[in-house]
Amino acid sequence: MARKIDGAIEKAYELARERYAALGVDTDKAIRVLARVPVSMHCWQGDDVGGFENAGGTLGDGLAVTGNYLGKARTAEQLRGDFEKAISLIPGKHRFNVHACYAEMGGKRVDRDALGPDQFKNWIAWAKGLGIGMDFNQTYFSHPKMDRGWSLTHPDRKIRKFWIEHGIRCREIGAAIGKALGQVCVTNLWLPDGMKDTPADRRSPRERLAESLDAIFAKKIDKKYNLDSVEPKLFGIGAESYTAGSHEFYMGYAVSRGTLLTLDAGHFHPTEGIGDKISSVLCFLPEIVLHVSRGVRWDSDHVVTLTDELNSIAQEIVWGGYLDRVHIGLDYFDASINRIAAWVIGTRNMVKALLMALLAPIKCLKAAELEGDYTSRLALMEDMKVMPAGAVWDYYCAKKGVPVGAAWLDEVKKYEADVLSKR
Ligand code: RNT
Ligand code: ZN
Repeated sequence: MARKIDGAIEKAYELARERYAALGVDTDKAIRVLARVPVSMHCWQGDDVGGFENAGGTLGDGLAVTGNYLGKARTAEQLRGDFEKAISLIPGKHRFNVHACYAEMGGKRVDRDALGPDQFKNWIAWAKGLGIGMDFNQTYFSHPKMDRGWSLTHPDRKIRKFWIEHGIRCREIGAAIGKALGQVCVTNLWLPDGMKDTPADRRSPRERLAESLDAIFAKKIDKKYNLDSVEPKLFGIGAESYTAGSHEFYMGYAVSRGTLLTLDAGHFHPTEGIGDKISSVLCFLPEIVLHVSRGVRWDSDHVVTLTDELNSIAQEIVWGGYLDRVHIGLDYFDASINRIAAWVIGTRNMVKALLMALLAPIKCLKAAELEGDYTSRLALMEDMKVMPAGAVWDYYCAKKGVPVGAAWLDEVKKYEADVLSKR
């Protein structure tokens, strides 16, 4: 969108451009690259992971949302409207990530093992209208057949079969999405299956999980339309002692079966970051998925803020040259603040971190490192922290026709007064 850019923003940008040019960094190019990087925004921030399958369903199975802020989306139309508001405040073109429990039943009851593209036709038509891509997820929670919080690892073959069918149906839905939108859909599989206390048998559930996954992924689906990914986790609420789908489990699975692997920033030990893991797993996998989140003491899924950890994730993607091999997605849910603001803050921060990584004099940094000049590397990295990236960010927002600075907040407040508070 061509817009007239405010004089002060333009002036600040010109000065910033000169400063960066002196370091050999082309800010115009950074902006051009940034504009092509989509972030997959998660539908579940908009309604506290509720979904629409059976209105009023309760969340459980290892996931918890706290807070009771007004105006949560209660219908798919409301969620779509809220998301449209959010993306009008975020620079760039992003994607929408839907969970299977956001199926629209159209009056008839369809269980998870029988879902099809029909239950997602409104989502697909809407995304097509907006010209955005969509991603998808199997939903292994909030369902009576999540018996003891177990799905694909369940000792009962019939229950496993039900969840295997769900897994297959979702891959088919993913392919239908990809085909309809003309952009590949990533279908991500996470399940909470685990145990609260020390298991007597760690082996059998994992062997059953591998077998169930093989049954789900047996059907070949064109990778042009759907890509499968699996998401490991160290622990969950109620599964503190054992999670069948651990890191080693899924790393081995993804490498041996050729699926993608999803790294969620909240799924490791609290002192571990996922930045360092990106180049490790990409030595062995063609592509990965990220669930960028922010854990506070545990996998609490706080709104993504501009932390060192976020910068490190963005740097690893950009500096490693992995922009075309990493599917960047968000995964958090905070119901204690305006949910649209939560989307806007987290996504803008993700984009901002990518911009900052693109603005680094990475050639100089790598050259200094190669020569063993770690002094210069450190000095330069520290200096970068106060370079005028904010001026480039403001200019980028203005250029893309979205509010500059915190001006987006006025629009969210207005939407809250006009729409959310009336729900
Ligand atoms: C849970 C996983 C998973 C979910 C979503 C809703 O710990 O991170 O990705 O958050 O699928
Ligand atoms: Zn996740």
